[in-house]
Amino acid sequence: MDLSDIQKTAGLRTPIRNQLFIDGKFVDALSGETLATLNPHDNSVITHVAMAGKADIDLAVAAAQRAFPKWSRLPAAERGRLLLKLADLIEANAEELARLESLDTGHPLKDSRFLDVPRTAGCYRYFGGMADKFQGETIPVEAGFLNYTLREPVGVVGQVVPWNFPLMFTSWKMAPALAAGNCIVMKPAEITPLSSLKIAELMAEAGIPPGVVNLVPGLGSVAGQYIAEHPGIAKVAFTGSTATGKRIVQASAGNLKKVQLELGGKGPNIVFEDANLQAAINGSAWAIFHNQGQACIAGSRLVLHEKIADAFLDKFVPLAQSIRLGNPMDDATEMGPLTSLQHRDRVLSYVEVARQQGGEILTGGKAPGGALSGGCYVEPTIVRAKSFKDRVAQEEVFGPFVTVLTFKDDAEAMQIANGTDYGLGSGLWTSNVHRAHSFARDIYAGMVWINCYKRVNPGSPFGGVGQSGYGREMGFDAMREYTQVKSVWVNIDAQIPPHYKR
Ligand code: TAP
Repeated sequence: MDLSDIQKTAGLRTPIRNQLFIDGKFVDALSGETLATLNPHDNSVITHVAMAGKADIDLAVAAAQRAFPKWSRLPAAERGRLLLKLADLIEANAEELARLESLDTGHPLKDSRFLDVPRTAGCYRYFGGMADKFQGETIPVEAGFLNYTLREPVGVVGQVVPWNFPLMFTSWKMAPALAAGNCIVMKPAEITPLSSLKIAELMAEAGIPPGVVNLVPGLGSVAGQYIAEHPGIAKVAFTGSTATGKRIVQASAGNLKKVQLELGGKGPNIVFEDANLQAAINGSAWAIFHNQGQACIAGSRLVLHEKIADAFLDKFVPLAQSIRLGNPMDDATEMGPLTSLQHRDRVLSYVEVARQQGGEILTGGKAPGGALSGGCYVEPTIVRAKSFKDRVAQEEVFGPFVTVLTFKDDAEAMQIANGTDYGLGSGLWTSNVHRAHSFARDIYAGMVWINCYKRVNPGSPFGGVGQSGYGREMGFDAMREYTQVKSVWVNIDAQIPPHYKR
């Protein structure tokens, strides 16, 4: 099939963008090289996307540097207005974006329509509104002096994002950076560049000036690494694996970039004996199976009180088995394929890891056959581990794969919850107010959900501790991350300094 046929089959009205976006124009890579983007449903080629090399990134950084003086001095309300316009355009193109995202990533269309697209528009809108509400302070200093702070943009910001929520991550990363007056060079994941290129097109339509945002799809080891190293980039914001995050920190040392890292997780999702069991069962399925488990905040460790473990699993296992796997473009599909074959194989390799350490596969553990055998599918998988120290209870699998552990009292639940190097999302289900708040206090994590899981909102800080990274996305915290403070002193009484009087 050629590109226009693929476009029609996927129900897309507009052409699929497959070039770099630099200085307000879609262009080929200087080398002419491209990368194939595959449909994870059947591994067919959707299109070949231009692959940025170092020379392209130099052009993108130069364009961003040229755009910065004007963009950063634009009235904040005007930057906000452009982001609000972008949010409106995203809504006007909602079906198009949802279809493109599902085609490229494997997200069920239902999720792309009701989660990814509205959340993306909502995030641009939130930071559009924020642009002129984020301000400095006046500090009460000695008599005769005025001291105030300016929150200034950092400059050209490099952003490197993964493949699990490519559309949404454009907004998490770009909206606060733009609201604060920065210019951007963003590298989407090599396997999922399509929705971010569509966002670049909508940004141009909204009137965001050339050079303010540059999109450079390419290889992490080349384009991503070079963004982290580039002396013209003042900050790098990264979402992805902890291993790559560490490489980015090292690469950024050359010009002492500001670094923000949103890395992996192994979210504990604890169900106490006093929980509303049905709510916990449904919430725990959402916690792990949404987006095929490809979420850093997934509740991938299901930690059950031993008194309710059997009753819980008696309902949880059939619920997992009933999830409708299928082509993401079908309205009825509840779980699509993983985003690449390589990742599917990595997820399935953990089934063997579990077995080797005495784990019991309660359901799943394999790729489905039949019509789905040519895609990147994995059945919802539930594994009961022997110990919280087992590899499947420690390492991020990043798939529809949940590890069940049991505990006998609160102390053991806390030991398990805090028993990994990660500290990102966490959840607990209980009707005991004291227990809820004492766990919220003592869990080593950036986010805690009580009687719910995986809630996100553009106003609520998102990020982790430990091996899950540092810095926060969303809310006022994100604006702090994308600005630096300047302290200004004014001698308001025109005092002559008393020193060196002659
Ligand atoms: P990563 O390697 O971390 O990829 C994330 C992004 O970083 C991609 O854009 C990638 O480019 C880029 N990248 C790779 N090497 C780089 C380097 N040396 N310098 C700068 N950027 C670089 O993740 P992955 O390999 O796709 O997935 C591996 C595992 O990471 C997953 O199984 C999962 O456990 C975890 N992961 C976590 C998250 C979140 S949200 N925390 C997201 C994705 C994956 P390419 O696209 O070219 O690789």
